[in-house]
Amino acid sequence: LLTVRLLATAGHVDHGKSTLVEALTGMQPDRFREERERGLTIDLGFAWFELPSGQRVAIVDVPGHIRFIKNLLAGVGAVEGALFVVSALEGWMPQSEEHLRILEYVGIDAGVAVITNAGRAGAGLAALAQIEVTDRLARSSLAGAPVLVVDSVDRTGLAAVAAALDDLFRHRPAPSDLGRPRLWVDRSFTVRGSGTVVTGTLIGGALESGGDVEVVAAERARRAAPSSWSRAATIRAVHALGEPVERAGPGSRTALNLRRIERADTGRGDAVVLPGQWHPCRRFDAALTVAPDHPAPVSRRGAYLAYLGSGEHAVRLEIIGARRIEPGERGSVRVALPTELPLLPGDRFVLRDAGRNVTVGGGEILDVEPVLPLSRARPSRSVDRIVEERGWIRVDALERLTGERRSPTVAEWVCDPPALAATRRRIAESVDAAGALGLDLAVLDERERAALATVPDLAIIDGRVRPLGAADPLDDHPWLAALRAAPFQPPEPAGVPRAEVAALVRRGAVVDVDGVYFAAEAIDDVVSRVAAALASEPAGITLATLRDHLGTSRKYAVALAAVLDQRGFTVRRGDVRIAGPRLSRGKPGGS
Ligand SMILES: Nc1nc2c(ncn2[C@@H]2O[C@H](COP(=O)(O)OP(=O)(O)OP(=O)(O)O)[C@@H](O)[C@H]2O)c(=O)[nH]1
Ligand SMILES: [Mg+2]
Repeated sequence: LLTVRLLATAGHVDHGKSTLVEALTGMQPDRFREERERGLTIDLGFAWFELPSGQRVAIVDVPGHIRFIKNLLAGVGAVEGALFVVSALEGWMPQSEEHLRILEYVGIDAGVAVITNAGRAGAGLAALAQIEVTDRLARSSLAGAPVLVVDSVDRTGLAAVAAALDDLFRHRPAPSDLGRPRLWVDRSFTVRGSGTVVTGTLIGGALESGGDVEVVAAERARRAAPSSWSRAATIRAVHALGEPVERAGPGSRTALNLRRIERADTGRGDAVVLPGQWHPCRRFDAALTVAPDHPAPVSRRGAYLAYLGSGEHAVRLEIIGARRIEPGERGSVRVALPTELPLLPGDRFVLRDAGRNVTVGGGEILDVEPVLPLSRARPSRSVDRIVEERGWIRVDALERLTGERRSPTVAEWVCDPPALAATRRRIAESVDAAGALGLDLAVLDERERAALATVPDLAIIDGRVRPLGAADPLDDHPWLAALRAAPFQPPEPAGVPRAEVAALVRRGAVVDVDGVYFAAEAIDDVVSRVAAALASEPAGITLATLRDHLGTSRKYAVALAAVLDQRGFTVRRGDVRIAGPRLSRGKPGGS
């Protein structure tokens, strides 16, 4: 699998991002005629090249203009590092600052800064810009990143940029394969003859051609299929960096040709994932850092846009444990999404104020299924907290909520120790209360049944739980002894508790024929007697014959004959009974 490292450009409008990308890669990232004519990037562009080491690098080129910040936000979500561009002609500018903050908010902490336009600006301005940028970055997540001076048109300094990128990636682990692929779609289109194609950055795992996937649609498409949060599709073909591949790995720019889904049902902001791996998250708790220069505290009032993956979502905010978060502060928030998304703790997002059109801050998701009310929520990344708040959670569900696969505590459950102890205590109490006959397993719920095996000194016999070693009141039961002593004139269960009668029947020691009870052995005995009788009288025997043969009354003969008919030992033909299917060829067979 070829590994490709992924960068995004960042920097103020017109500072030379696209020109640098083209100078490095030989590929023009501005895809639209309007962009080329105006010299202005509007939407994301993509280009790739090979470093001197042979390492392949793909670059997502973003627009610098404030009007297209939504497109920038769709592009920086899943990249490993930034190519941070500042023009020597202008130096640090507002979107230099805003982009740097956004890179921090989405968790990007590596990159190379490039001062462009060195030829036009002259060495003095270029050196000043270099000092200024080094200083600004020093207080950010890109602190210590190399700051290099180039002129993309004169092609000076480009080799040093390539060398710095080689150095960066040599010292950074490649994006890891967690077996949980997620492709945030940034473009979708139709290719004649092939159908729907979606492109995006693949993270967390690999996707391969022929595989089944789910396309989690942003609101637009959800309206068409409101019952399900995703649509099934099959990958017909995979492309990575413009070439067909069998399989694309994490971190790669990937195009998927999809079957079973319409182009109209896909678009930017969607996610392509494997079926069943994700919790449909509609609401999450997160840590939010508010920008120091934000003009107002963040509170539940206000119209906010959250940028998650490649999508923009209008969200509602609630503040956890406070009324507001002041500029420059960090706090906890509960965020309600307009639609379900496949999210995990650790995912980053950028929050913008829709009214003021400014970036409010950035956040990290802590909990994709908050269960506690706002007043009691204490969100964190802790997996133990997720277990503790639920007491019991299935291994699979926990993995969907956290990305972490824990080994089960009992059966398929992960349990909070106090919750498990409480369940065990409850079982022990119920068993005690049930008395000598034991506790019916059927009254236990799923969790109690799972915990049962871990409660010491219990015995499970015939669907009942009793203390280990407790005498079985049904052994040597006097009524059973009486039934056995008079097999064909069985005594009624006078004075025997109903529960004991039912337990004896369930255990198979006693047979209940519409309220007439026989010892099980009595039935076996009748079967062999009737078999013998029918062997000498194949034409059949009457009820009266049976009655006399067993030395019983008509009432019991009727009941016994009914059992034989019911079990297939005999078949009734008018007044007589002949051998049934289980007695055919004269053999009393089966059980
Ligand atoms: N001489 C010289 N011109 C440059 C250099 N970098 C950019 N330019 C010119 O500056 C103009 C803007 O460059 P772009 O690469 O489009 O800038 P951008 O950062 O991609 O702009 P947006 O994507 O709209 O934010 C173009 O006319 C480029 O030719 C450079 O290093 N030297
Ligand atoms: Mg550009």
